[in-house]
Amino acid sequence: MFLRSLPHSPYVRKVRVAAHETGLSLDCVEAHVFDPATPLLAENPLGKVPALVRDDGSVLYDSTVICQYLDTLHGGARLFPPEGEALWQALRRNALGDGLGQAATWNIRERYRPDGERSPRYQAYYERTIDRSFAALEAEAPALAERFGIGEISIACAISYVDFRYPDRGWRRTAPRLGAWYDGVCRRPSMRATELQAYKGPLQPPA
Ligand SMILES: N[C@@H](CCC(=O)N[C@@H](CS)C(=O)NCC(=O)O)C(=O)O
Repeated sequence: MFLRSLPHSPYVRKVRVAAHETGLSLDCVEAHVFDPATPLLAENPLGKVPALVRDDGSVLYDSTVICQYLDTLHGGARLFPPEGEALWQALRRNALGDGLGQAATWNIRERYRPDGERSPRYQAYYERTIDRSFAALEAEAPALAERFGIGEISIACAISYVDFRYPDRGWRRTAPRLGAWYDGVCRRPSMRATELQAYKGPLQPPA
């Protein structure tokens, strides 16, 4: 089993952190998502990473689906609560983290568009989504410390992507409690072992 990956993807990091937290080892193979010849396209029609290629050749994609699958492979504390309100809150936090990551990645995508194709209107729109997400996370920061499950992992990885791409954003000024929580989770071995790295491949599709 191995993970089609990109070194700067918050969603790949989410799966890697989940694997680390649950004691599973996971090999990563870099996928060049914008290469029309990448085997990823036959494995995931969406052409996105992460995609988990299992030993029988079958593929699971979308970080949340992969994390749910990984959660069936170990005997330790579950990343996904089994049921009830705890499950809904974990899935909501997971959605908030994933959505923050999406607004940030789509905003960055605008940055890499050729001159004349960039949309300041959409960049401003994504910026507002990012701002609202940080405000919501600051409001619930005290509760984030209760566990480090799928929701908190998704949030931590999305914040790491914002820091990676926008090091001068200064979100800690308006979200100090979130900053304290995030600094704490960054000391976990799973977060230390999975730092985002720059990607050397193409950052946009071929013309
Ligand atoms: N909802 C997906 C999002 C995955 C995603 O957007 N991955 C990005 C990398 S951060 C990607 O592969 N983009 C390539 C593309 O959109 O074609 C998940 O949670 O796995």
